Amino acid sequence: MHTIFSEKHVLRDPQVEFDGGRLVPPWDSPARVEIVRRRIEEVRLGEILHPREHGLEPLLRIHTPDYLEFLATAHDAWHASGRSGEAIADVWPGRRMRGQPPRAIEGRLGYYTFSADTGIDAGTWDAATASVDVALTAAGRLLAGERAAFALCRPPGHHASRDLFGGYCFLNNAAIATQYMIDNGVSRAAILDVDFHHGNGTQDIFWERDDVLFASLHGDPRDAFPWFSGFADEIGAGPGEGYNLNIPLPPSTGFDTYAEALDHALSRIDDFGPDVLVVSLGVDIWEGDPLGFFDLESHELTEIGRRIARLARPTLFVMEGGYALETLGENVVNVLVGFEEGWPA
Ligand code: SP5
Ligand code: ZN
Repeated sequence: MHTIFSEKHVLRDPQVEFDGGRLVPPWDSPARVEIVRRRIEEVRLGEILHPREHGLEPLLRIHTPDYLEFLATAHDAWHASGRSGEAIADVWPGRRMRGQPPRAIEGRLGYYTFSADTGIDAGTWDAATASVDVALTAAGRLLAGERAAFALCRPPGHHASRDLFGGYCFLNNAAIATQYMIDNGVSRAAILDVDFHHGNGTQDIFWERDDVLFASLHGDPRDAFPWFSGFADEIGAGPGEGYNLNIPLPPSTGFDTYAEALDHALSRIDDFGPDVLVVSLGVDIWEGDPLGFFDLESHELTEIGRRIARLARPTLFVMEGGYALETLGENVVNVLVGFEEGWPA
């Protein structure tokens, strides 16, 4: 399987993350993708290719023009207003308030985000658009007939909605790539989100769609970020009713429970009969991840890859989270190698 990768991810390099009332070193660091890239080379998974630029049009199929304009200019506006460092929101339109974009950057930041874990630095926009190009280029390989491709995206995307950033995500790489494939001849797509955190952005984007099935396994939102999304009774609405599947799982979930949930999601996807499968691949499901609470071992991630392969659908893997640097490369590549092994002969 080929990997698509862009050096431009390093342009996003925030120095702080707001967590637990303090500023701490960010969990989403440039080191993450370098570690995965090195492991891909080590096991000779396949060629590593650069992305092709796709411009703004595919982004506008998912995100609103005002949101993109905001993201592209937020860091400059933050500095023009006399502030320094990274732009981090400290106020939001909470319940029973008016939700509309204010004029000043301080208010605009709060309007367009849902979490203070994600600051905007000088290179965020360029890194985020390059990350989308990585996903789109990988999607192009599926359209050209390849059975799988790996988009080594950073920043990740699954928490980003139409006009909302957060959870280290700005542009929803998986959603943009999915829509791009639909705009280029694919009729039905399924998205399987195995990141530890619920993909609230992807769910929201396809909430009313019956041509995109979204299925997610994640930490129960009563106990895990993003806290307000990912419950089992969120099933989609309108024509999309029944095309959203959430499987929240409790702390210390081990492989038996996880595999049963995964098989359930895979059988729903199989019934749906998609032309392509997009996997939002976060390995923060590994037992030692600082941001997750599952008990999955590295070799069990290989088995996850094998089971996904049994669907035998053209599959686009899109990198999301995973923060345990010591095993990140191994864990990501285990899923991909498992997929190659599990593909029906
Ligand atoms: C893409 C992705 O995986 N995003 C996850 C964003 C989670 N950000 C909030 C992290 C808060 C962690 N606070 C507790 C740390 C305990 N060690
Ligand atoms: Zn995650």
